[in-house]
Amino acid sequence: MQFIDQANIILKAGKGGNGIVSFRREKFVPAGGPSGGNGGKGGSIILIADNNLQTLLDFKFNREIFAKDGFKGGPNKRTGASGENTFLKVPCGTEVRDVNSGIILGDLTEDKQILTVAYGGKGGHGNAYYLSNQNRAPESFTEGQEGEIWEVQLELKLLAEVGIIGLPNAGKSTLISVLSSARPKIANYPFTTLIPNLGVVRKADGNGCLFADIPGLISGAAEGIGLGHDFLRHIQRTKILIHLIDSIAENPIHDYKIIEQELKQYGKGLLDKRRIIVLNKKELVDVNYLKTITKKLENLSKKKVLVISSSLREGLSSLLSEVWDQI
Ligand SMILES: Nc1nc2c(ncn2[C@@H]2O[C@H](COP(=O)(O)OP(=O)(O)OP(=O)(O)O)[C@@H](O)[C@H]2O)c(=O)[nH]1
Ligand SMILES: [Mg+2]
Repeated sequence: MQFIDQANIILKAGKGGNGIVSFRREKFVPAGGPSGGNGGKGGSIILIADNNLQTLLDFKFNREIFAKDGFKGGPNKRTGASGENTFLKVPCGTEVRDVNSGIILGDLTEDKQILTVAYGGKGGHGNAYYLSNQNRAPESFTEGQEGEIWEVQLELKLLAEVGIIGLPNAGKSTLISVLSSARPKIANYPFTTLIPNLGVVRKADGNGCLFADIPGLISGAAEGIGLGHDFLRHIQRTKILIHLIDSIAENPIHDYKIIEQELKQYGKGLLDKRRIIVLNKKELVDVNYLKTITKKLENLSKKKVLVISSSLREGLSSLLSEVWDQI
């Protein structure tokens, strides 16, 4: 399942420091030579890929990014200090495009990969630089160059490995909210979720896996009824699906069949996708009833059916080990 996250930002690198004009004045040296140092380089803006970031959200509120200017040269041919570079963390998978030309400047795919986009200006020359046989006491210097300015578009393509599907109100958003740091809207009515919510679920080894909470599917979704159709298309790209069923639904078995039917109807291999069947809200129904519907669902799906409570966070570790096994 692929999502696109975009942000346009303006990167302004630092100006180089000016060169200066100065002459040596030392006790026993009557006519000191030129000693004005060069200016320091302006800071550059460097993008760095970071595995811990998942979205470009930070850039939606912080559109102009600067790096520090270089400092002017000093006496005794001292070069001014360079302006500090600015490092901008972006999620892995971020593509960087020049807005004006449309050219792709780089693709940051690996953790810690870097891309220098806006180079800082060079420092100007101090008068010591202009010393020659013809001119023993030059008074020329140059100003530092301006830093580069780039307007770039960042684009992140996210691929969810696990999709959570089910009828409206089954508790899909609740589940992603307890498994990840995603905080989607949760409410006791259908069609709360209008676009997929993404959440990164951490494995024991610390690596993240992207889950997507898909808006509720209903009967007819494959033909375009409800919100689900667009999302069925995306589900094709997930590795596995968690099919969540509401235990307190009037007829959980029927609910299961509706979703299976939609997957079948849509075709394109959706029915072949691995699915983990999960009964949610287990604490709201009688234990014996739960056993009966679990059994029925197992017979029907020919798969093991898991029973959880997202609200009480019960059964989640078994669910996750099943997910990791299947991936
Ligand atoms: N008691 C109980 N309530 C739950 C559980 N999981 C979800 N709920 C409740 O069920 C209602 C629906 O939850 P959501 O997570 O919004 O359901 P959804 O599947 O995302 O719904 P849509 O976005 O409309 O498709 C909310 O009132 C939740 O608090 C659970 O395990 N136990
Ligand atoms: Mg929801």
